[in-house]
Amino acid sequence: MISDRKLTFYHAVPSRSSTVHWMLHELGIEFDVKMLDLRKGEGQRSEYLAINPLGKVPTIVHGDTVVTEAAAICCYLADAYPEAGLAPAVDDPIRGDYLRWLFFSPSTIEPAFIDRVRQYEAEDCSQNSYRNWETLMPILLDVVGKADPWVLGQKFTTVDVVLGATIRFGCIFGILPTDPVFEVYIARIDARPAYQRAQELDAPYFAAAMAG
Ligand SMILES: N[C@@H](CCC(=O)N[C@@H](CS)C(=O)NCC(=O)O)C(=O)O
Repeated sequence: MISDRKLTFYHAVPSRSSTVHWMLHELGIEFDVKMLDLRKGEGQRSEYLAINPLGKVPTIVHGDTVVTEAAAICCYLADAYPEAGLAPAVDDPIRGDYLRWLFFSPSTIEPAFIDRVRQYEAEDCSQNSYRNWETLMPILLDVVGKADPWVLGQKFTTVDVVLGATIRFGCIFGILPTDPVFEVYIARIDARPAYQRAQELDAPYFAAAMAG
């Protein structure tokens, strides 16, 4: 059984791997955590590069299966542990919306955030994965604004973990505009016990990183 496989999670705080950490707590499964200190170059050690050649977190090793990329890991885990109900079945028509908004974060929103922070504006926005900020924002406000209470409706899914973590990051770091639509959605996330538990466990590492 897939759920019998040993699960190891490579994590660093603060980083994108916090999204996977939250996901693991939503699933309520057992896992081992290997903390990497990225400032000490632990992501560049040969043992780690053997499983993630980019030397980035997160990575999971599940039995013999290695998965990298935060959204791919969350997608994989939701399918591996269907009893948690975090992903619609493959033959459910809503699976299209599920995959679409799940991968909207890394494929479309994150590149927009990075360009925004770097104040980069392409002359020809047809080559941007997100077209341009002015086009992306109403789409994002519409998707999040229609969350009732979650993006796919009544059921909380992996979309809310991945998209939710991205929206949260964008608001906290002032990349996204202040808007009640985002604030209400983030408040729902903050109220989730799994989110709170992951944050609580990350807190000492976060404090150490901030202390330098
Ligand atoms: N595409 C990867 C990006 C992961 C990533 O950029 N991780 C950063 C932390 S947020 C990292 O490991 N940085 C360390 C480094 O580049 O040395 C994903 O979505 O998981």
